[in-house]
Amino acid sequence: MRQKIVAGNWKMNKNLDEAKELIKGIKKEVQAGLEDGTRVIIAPCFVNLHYAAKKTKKSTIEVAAQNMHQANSGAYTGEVSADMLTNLGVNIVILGHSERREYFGETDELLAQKVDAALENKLEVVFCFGELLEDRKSGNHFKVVENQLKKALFHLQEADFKNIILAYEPVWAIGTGETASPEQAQEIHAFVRELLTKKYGVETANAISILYGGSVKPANAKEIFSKPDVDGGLIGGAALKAEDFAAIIKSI
Ligand code: G2H
Repeated sequence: MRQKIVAGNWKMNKNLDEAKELIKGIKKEVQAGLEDGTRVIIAPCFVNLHYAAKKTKKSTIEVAAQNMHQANSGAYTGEVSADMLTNLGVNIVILGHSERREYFGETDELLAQKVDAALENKLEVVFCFGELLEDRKSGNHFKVVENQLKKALFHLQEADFKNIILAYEPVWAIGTGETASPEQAQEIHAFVRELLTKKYGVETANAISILYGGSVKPANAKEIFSKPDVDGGLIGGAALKAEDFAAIIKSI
C-alpha cells in the first residue's frame, strides 16, 4: 500500500504569531481523527521550523523545510544546511518547487546535488516537478516532466529513491485558481509511474507516493484524490487555514 500524504507548503506566509495559531488549529483538527492513516506534513518558513518541530513532536503531524543548501556547511550567507534541519527534528525537505526554479534559478543539475545532500543526511525529499503552460500548449509536457526526473533523480540507486516523495505541480495551475483536471493529473501520474517502473522496477514504482499540487482546495480535492495514481496533495494557499487544510485531508 502506498502512503497517502497531504502536505501544506506555507511558502513565505505566516509570521511566528500566525504560525502558532495555524499549528494550534491544525493540531486540533488532526487530533480529532481526521488523518485516518494519512501522513500530514506542514512546511513553514525557516524561521518558524524550530517552533513547529517542537510543537508537533508528540503529534502525528510532520514538519518539512521548503528548501536547503547542497553543502553541509560553509560560507554561504543566508543559506541553511540539511544538518541544521535534522538537528531541529525536521526530517523532510521540499526541493524543486517551481518558485525556486523560476525566481532563484534552480536547475535540475543543482537539484540533483541538493537531493544527494538531503538523502546523505537522512532527510526525506518531496521533489516537485511540472511543466510550464507553453510546454503543455506545445504538447511537450511529457518530455519536460521526463527530463526533470531523469536529470534530478534518476542517478539515485533504488534504495535511495525510496526516500523520495514526488509532487507533480503543473506550473500553470500554481496559485492561479486553475487546477489540472483529475484526468490531466492522472495521465501524468500514470506516465511517471511507468517511467519509475522502467527505471526501478514495478515494486518500487508502486511504492512511491506521487502527490498533485496546484490550486487544490476543499472543493476539488476529493475528485483529484480519487484518481488511482494520485496519492495525495501538496497544498499551498488552502493550507493556510486549518479548516480548509483539514477538509482536504478528509477528502483523501
Ligand atoms: C503549488 C501549491 C503548493 P497552490 O505551488 O505547492 O500551491 O495550492 O497555492 O497552488
